[in-house]
Amino acid sequence: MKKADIGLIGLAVMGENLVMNMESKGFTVAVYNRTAEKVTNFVNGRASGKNIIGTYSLEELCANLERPRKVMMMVKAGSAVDQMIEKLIPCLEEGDIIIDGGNSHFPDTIRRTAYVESKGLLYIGTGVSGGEEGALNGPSMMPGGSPAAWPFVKPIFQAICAHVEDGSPCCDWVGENGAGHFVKMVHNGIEYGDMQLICEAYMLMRDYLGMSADEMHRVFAAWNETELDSYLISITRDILAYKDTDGQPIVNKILDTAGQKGTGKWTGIAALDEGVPLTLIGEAVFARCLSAMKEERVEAAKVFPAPAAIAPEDKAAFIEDIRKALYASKIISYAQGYTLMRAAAKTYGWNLNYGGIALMWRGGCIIRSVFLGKIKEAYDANPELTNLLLDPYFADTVKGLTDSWRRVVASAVLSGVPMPAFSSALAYYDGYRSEFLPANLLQAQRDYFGAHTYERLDAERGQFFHTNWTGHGGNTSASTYVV
Ligand code: NBP
Repeated sequence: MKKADIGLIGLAVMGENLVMNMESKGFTVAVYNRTAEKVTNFVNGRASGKNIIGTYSLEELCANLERPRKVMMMVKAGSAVDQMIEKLIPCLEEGDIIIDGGNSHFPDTIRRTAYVESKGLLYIGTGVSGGEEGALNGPSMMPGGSPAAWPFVKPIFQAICAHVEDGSPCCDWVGENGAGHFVKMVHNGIEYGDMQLICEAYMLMRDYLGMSADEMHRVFAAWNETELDSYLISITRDILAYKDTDGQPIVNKILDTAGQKGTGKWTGIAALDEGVPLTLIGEAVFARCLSAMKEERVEAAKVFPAPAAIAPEDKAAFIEDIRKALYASKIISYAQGYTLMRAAAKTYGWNLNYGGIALMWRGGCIIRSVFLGKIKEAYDANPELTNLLLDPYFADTVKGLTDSWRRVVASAVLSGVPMPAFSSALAYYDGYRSEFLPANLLQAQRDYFGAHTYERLDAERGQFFHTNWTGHGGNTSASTYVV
């Protein structure tokens, strides 16, 4: 029998569907799973009659692969990946490729790439987005790792991934070691931000405008025909129309406490490490944390009444304001996410193709949208763009949205509807466009209590001054004490 083009370990929801996808594109796939029963069930079930080889040990799996062997792990992220690498290494030969398609944290992928390469093998850590449906029909894929591995994996990945209208694949080489998993992590952070923005728009319509789920369904349906056209807006439209067995909207019956698996938190931590203001995604993560404090919120609701809100006279005009505010905030979120990728690329020595990343996210993944096409155009026109907001299209667009954006945030504040993502996006925008921030006072405070020195507007940059603020401090400035 023909040997397999690729091996896949981990027949859970993602692994099984990726195997079916690969086979449907003409590749023969050998499969292995820790629990043997799953292999048997798979080869006798969904995989029956297909070019899929069931194997029951890693030795058997590797013996069934064309060289250089390509073994893709779709197992639970974390220690299971390290354990699997250890078990695989003795079964492989020089130049063979281990691929991790799970949601691994990028520092782990940096470490694993170096380790696997030290054994004479090659390593790829790839982000895979799109859930079960994407895995089967075409996910967005973000591979990074050993560059020498890419030519062998490229034909398979670019066949199974999503494709945009002109046929371009939503998968390309991202960069060395952990670059692919870093970009996937930022994708997930942006997903947190997009979801939070939609939820805030929903809450404002529900609580401030008093709209029903059916009315909001119609609004999201209309929004999906505009610049907001995206997967997440489309599923929100459908969720709002979905009725429980009693005919009531099911969304009204779902407990308002959000779960999370940690990729948004990782993105926030990476932003703090890089010193990049990723405020919207940070707020999106914290909003999930606040939602999880349900019992405390129920008690607090009894203590702190909501302010009396006066709904706007022209409801339709206000709904259009919300749409524009959502679009403006979304632009800020992507601008912040791209700024984080630029900073990390510098730190880790990655040569990221920002337009290419927008294309990878354009189809197949959870944040797929028409809007990403505009981001691709912006970075294709200027790969060195320091901030997406400075691209002429986005600068003009945001300028045209600010009146609506301010009205929406102000109304939310006055009516007591929490809008952490909308309002932090606006605060970032106002901070970014401020020639003078109050950090002059902050530097004075730092110099006052810690002699941290300051630079002056009327002196060259790089000259540092210290003032003896109280008259009884010394004239010695601190050089090593950083707060
Ligand atoms: P899970 O994350 O639930 O992992 C289940 C698989 O891991 C099973 O095949 C299981 O084998 C295997 N496994 C575990 Br658990 N511990 C193992 C160990 N120590 N050694 C070997 N195998 C082990 O599956 P999933 O939801 O399909 O996700 C796979 C990866 O893809 C994860 O990293 C996930 O974060 C990522 N991802 C998931 C989605 C999604 O929508 N679900 C989307 C994108 C990415 P067993 O059968 O023997 O228990």
